[in-house]
Amino acid sequence: MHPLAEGIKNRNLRALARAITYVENDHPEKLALMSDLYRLRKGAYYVGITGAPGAGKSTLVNRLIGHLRAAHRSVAVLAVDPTSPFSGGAILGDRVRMATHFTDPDVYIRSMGTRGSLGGLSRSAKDAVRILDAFGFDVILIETVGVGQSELDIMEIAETTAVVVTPGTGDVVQVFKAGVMEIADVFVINKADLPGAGPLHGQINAMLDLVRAAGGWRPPVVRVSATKGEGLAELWEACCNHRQYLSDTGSGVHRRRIIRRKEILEIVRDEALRRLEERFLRELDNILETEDLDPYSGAAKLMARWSEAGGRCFPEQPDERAAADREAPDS
Ligand SMILES: Nc1nc2c(ncn2[C@@H]2O[C@H](COP(=O)(O)OP(=O)(O)O)[C@@H](O)[C@H]2O)c(=O)[nH]1
Ligand SMILES: [Mg+2]
Repeated sequence: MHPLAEGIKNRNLRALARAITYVENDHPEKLALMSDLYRLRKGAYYVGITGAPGAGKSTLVNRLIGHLRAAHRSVAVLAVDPTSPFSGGAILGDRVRMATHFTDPDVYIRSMGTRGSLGGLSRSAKDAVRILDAFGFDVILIETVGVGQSELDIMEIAETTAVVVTPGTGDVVQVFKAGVMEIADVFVINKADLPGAGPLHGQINAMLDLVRAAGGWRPPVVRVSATKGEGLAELWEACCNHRQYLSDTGSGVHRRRIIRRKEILEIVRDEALRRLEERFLRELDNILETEDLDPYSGAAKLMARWSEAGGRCFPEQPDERAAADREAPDS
């Protein structure tokens, strides 16, 4: 077993932090480590919290931590902010959370910013969730700003995704635009202490009537005031009901299979790209040794060399080649 996996198995917090740094930095031992850790996973409940900047996600997550700790659940928070260059440290709302839960060993908070791996932030965030699962947290909250495709990708790993909207910001339009509709399992109207929560509630329900087919899971709409600490129990209950639904209907198993399939493809794509890049760089250095090319001519030359080499990234096996020749009919 990888030493860091061993450390995580023994619930060593430094090993945990280092493992997440490995996936962030695309450490060469990442695959071996992740493979060990996948076997160690304990079946944590993965909950995604997404929404526009300022919707109150961090405040809400902080409250959820309190709610879950009162129920003796250990909690890890992965705060993913693609707009932040910071990583591994405390950013914005995290400082408050860190201060509140600083001395609690059953709360772990980690931020991830743009400094991502080859597969991007989404890939490293998913890996980080697996690591936290292996460590043994009961609940993993994945908080991300719902602005682009990579955030939607991150949410794929969540079993339950809560979409946070607020009154008076035209959020319903946002929800329609971003394709967030498809990933929402629970709608949270945060800042329900402000005017406009009622009409917003109605709008979301009307939208659900339009979009959601009958028979499946209909996302409940929960009103919350994160600052006042109201509606937290209802929110958590809605999430747990969704998890129960996934398990009762077997759709959770199906979902996990689809996610795993996509994850494998992502990993292979990143690895293939990495290997290809190494070879490309080597070849490029050879070219630049003798020629002083501008970027475009250099790219053209490299692509030409690649074509000459048959466009392959793996060495050919002679017998495979022979088999392919036998099978391919002459045209
Ligand atoms: N009135 C009101 N303000 C809130 C509520 N929740 C968060 N806020 C405020 O909204 C602002 C953004 O909150 P934050 O948690 O940082 O949002 P995030 O960007 O989604 O993480 C802060 O000033 C919060 O105090 C709420 O329930 N009611
Ligand atoms: Mg925040």
